[in-house]
Amino acid sequence: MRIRILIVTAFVTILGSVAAQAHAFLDRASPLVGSTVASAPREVSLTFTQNIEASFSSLQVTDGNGARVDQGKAQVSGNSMRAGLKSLSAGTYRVRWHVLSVDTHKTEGSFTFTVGGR
Ligand SMILES: [Cu+2]
Repeated sequence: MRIRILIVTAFVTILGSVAAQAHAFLDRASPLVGSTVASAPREVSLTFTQNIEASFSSLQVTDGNGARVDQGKAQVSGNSMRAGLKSLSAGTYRVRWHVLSVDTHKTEGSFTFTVGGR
């Protein structure tokens, strides 16, 4: 009887961890996805639904002309990734990211944010 309980418990645990392993999707971002911010952000910070692999995860930020405005290699920590930004003037910027999550699945996406003029 005790063995049967152990087996059932192990099975439920395995099912539970499989269900929890969705891919790493963007959970939240700073600046917020699609937002207009009054002052130029100093960095972009992305948080994912799962931990990501630093070696195979990156982000790029480009201005309206397609020029890079991020300061290069993104820093990854756990489930988040950040990159510093050059000083941004008013305009719309696109953030493109691709990540490899710890479950070995690749995901990618992009969004824009706008720095408002004053
Ligand atoms: Cu996955």
